Amino acid sequence: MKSGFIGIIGRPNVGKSTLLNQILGEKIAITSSKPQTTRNRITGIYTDMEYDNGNGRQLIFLDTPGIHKPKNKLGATINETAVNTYKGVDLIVFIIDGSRKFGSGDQYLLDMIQEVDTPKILAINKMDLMKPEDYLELYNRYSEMNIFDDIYGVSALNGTNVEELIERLTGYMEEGPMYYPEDMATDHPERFIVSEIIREKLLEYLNEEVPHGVFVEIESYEEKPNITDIGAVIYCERKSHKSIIIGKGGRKLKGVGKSARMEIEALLGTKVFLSLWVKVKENWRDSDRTIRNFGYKD
Ligand code: GDP
Ligand code: K
Ligand code: MG
Repeated sequence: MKSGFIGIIGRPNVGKSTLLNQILGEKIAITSSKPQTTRNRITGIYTDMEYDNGNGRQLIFLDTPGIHKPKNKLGATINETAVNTYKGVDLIVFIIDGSRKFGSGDQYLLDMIQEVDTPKILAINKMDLMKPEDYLELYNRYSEMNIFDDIYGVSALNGTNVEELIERLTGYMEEGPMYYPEDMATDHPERFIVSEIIREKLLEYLNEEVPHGVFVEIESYEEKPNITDIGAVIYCERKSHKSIIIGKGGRKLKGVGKSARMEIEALLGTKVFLSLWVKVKENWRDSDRTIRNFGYKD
């Protein structure tokens, strides 16, 4: 079969997670309109056994966190993870948000990937928000750089050209083993996805300054005959954050819990009993040891 590893790379909020979800047709990477939603590498596995008269293809995607100027140790660790990811893959898909103006942040990333030998495809995303002449201008600008082996316009949100993109990606894969079983869509355990769903809901419900200082840890996970019993702790950096997360009369936390529970039920296909606790852990983002304990280091 054709198989290989593909790194999805781009600045925060360009649509990396959305594209991965669209390709896999399943919700694996969480998405939100706030940057830096994705902290860990998330592997998405696309397997198509019908391809090429049954020879099949398997594309394994690594969704890297958005690279940005680090403000603290967590930020630096996120950048390191992203850089290491694109050195070790067979193909890089570099995604940009076509509806935004080219800026110094784009140049910073281009300079970084230019030094890597791996073949690179540029996906100009959010085509649905672009005028044709703006697309053409952007296409020409990136062609002239001579960095990319291929340039392709997509809309990750509504799926435009995503099938065609998968075809092109396959063209870069070589004969290789089937790395993962056919029915596996991610190598992350379900409890990790569950913690990501809870974190996504927190990002949705909370004020700007709190979410990035929030970490979710699954403390208990028990599959009973008719229900999955899950206990999770939300760690935040300050006492004041804790009261914001809980909200007046516990309303915020209830809202987070309810919408998270519904989505987890859809994911697991069982009823879910979800308990959430909020704890304060000061300055966890600046402590090396805490970052490791929370699993952000490789
Ligand atoms: P990431 O940080 O690169 O992983 O970006 P996300 O996948 O989380 O997407 C960031 C935001 O852009 C979300 O609000 C998405 O719904 C939105 N988005 C992603 N792709 C598209 C697209 O093709 N068109 C439009 N209009 N919005 C998109
Ligand atoms: K995001
Ligand atoms: Mg993301």
